[in-house]
Amino acid sequence: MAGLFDLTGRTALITGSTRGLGRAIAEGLGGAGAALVVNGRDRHATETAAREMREAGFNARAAAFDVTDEAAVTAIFRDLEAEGATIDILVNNAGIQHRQPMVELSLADWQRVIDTNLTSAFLLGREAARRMIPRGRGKIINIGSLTSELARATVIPYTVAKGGIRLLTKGMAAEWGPHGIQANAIGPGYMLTEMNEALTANPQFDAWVKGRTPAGRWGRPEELVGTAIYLASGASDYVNGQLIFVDGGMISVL
Ligand code: GCO
Repeated sequence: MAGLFDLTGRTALITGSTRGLGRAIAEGLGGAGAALVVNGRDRHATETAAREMREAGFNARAAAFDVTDEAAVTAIFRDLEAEGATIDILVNNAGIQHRQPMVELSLADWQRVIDTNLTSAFLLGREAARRMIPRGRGKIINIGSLTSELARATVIPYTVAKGGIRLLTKGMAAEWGPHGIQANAIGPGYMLTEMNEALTANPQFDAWVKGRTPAGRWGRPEELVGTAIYLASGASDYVNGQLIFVDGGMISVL
């Protein structure tokens, strides 16, 4: 049974994995046996994270690049290929938040959020799929959000990008499913990450999350690991285009 979730011999590229949700997912996939390609924009932070993961016993290499830069994304896949690394699992996790009412929002901030949270998944997905298709297999995991389904005031570009992730995931399943690739998404609830520090520090918001979530608490990044391993492994070979919420039940209740 354990073999069903075994990732030995697989290589996973996880964007935005120097910290936060991406880091927890990377370490989780590493624990299931995958070799890791760690990504961040900052070279030093990316190399440090990869080194720390190696020290923890994982097979990890650093790939510092900006996920919104088409040329950089293309180059990294070419470099990995030249080094003999085949990406079997792609996790499109890199994301940013920008909280501001829409009437005050600049076009530049709108575009930055859409590019980082949505266009990046297209760019990386396209490069990964170009190589997965000839092999007839591959796993793509996109990180969605509660806002893939519901809006929250002040985070509309993020909401639009995450809503886009839901349908991009289905689009990937439609086009790449026939080639043996599964593309699914994880929708985390309110998680304890640096990105959400401003929210956890706000007593009203904190009380709202705890009251609104059946679990009665915020989620921990490691709590995404089981779903990530499932979606990265043979256990999900007939699951495609799904968005699985890992949210303590929040999206299911009023
Ligand atoms: C926000 C948060 C989001 C949420 C996420 C929950 O401002 O709403 O930063 O990232 O945590 O949407 O799924």
